[in-house]
Amino acid sequence: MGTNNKLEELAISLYNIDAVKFGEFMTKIGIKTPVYFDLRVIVSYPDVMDLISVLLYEYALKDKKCDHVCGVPYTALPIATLISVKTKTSMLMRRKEAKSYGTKKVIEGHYKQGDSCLIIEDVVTSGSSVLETVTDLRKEGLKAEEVIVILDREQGGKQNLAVNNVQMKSLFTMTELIDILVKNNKITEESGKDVINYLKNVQAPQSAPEFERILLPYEKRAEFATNSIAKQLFTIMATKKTNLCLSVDLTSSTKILDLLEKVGEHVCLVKTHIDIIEDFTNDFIVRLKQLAQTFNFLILEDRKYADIGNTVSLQYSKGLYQVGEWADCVTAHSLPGEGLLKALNNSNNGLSRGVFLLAEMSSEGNLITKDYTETTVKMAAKYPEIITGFVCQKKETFKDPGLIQLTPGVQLESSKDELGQVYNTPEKVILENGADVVVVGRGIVAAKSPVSEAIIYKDTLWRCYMKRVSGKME
Ligand code: S5P
Repeated sequence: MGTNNKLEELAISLYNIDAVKFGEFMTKIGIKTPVYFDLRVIVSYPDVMDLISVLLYEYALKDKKCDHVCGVPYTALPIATLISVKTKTSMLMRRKEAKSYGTKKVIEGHYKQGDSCLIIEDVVTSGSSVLETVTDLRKEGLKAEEVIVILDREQGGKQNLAVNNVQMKSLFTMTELIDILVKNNKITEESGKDVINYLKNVQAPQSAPEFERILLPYEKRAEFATNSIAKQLFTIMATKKTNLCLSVDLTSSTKILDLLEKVGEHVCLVKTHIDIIEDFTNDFIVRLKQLAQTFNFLILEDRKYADIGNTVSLQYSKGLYQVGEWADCVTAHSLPGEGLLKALNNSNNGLSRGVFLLAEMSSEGNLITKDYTETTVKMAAKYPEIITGFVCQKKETFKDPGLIQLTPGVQLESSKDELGQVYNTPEKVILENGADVVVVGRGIVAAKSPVSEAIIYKDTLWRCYMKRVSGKME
């Protein structure tokens, strides 16, 4: 029997054993649906189990090698078992409940870091269940980049998975399954069309596990970036192997330039407060740009714009500093609303420019609330071409892997200054709090030997990042 005939046979069997039902139902994530799949019943039908495993093998495993297979608990577990036995491929088992016990292993079986694992699932709606399994496998250092499913409900799951670097193949899409059932007079053409239309109109919300973004390496993140400065910064970090942003909070232009001569090779980004420099001239800008070119770093002017669009536009492009002419990116508050982002977007003179929006602050007692942070992130999503990322403190703040988390308030020891600045350690901000680029100011510029201190920061921060993307977080 050819593959197409087998698919047709499977579709009809699923219908006959009530694994697919038509009516009105509710899915796990609360979406109302006129069609429901309950593939748990297939365990009572060995012929159906056999057919499914043969088809999955032909679709996903015949021409491909993977070190392990892993079924998403629970429905796909017996299917994964059959495939494992048939193809003599090792199986891994993910515990669903281990998290609440704390110490128990989440992934059972024998494996090595870097091993590839094919994931098997019955039905995908939003992709969230698959992503939970992907995340647990990646935390163990396994490569989890492919999933094979019986049915793709075509409600956004495939896209959600792709954003998280997981390619999905399916035996049937919803449209294909309905076509077969209509052709075989199991359901009418009319009700088939109704189901398709309904499902297409009810797309699952974008969902990704909170730590997905931070497990991806910078070179991969560059592919997701929509802002050209974010793309450049990810690429610089990956090639120079540094995620250190030096905040050159010094008031003498010579001191700044002297320091950058020596540490330029160790940083990906230099952050300025141009209005604190006492001997500012245009020459300073010329030299700064030359150093940026020589050492391949970007320049962030930490101006923290916070006015109406028109004023911000003037502050950005006019006056003594003409920031828009030389700074690759700037910081801005979301407080005044979207007008500010529109102003910055329209004032770039055709140059590649970016904005880091302040979603949280490092200082004690700041007035930013959870609501403010969430609204800031939503506002930024409307300006993908200009937003480079967020100045923020927590990994939960945003999910988009194409944006950069810039985190200030970092020193080698956790501490505070006398004006409310709170310092966390590199380990904490990168491994726990999700920082992508780490801002260090006085930790380096006020050190006895700023150059050797910069190297210590660079090495420590990079080590933490490598640990994070290797998946070994504990
Ligand atoms: O929340 C913030 C946002 C910023 S941009 N907290 C901050 O400290 N910053 C800036 O980061 C601050 O203006 C300063 O330039 C730098 C931190 O400097 P440090 O000397 O405390 O490391």
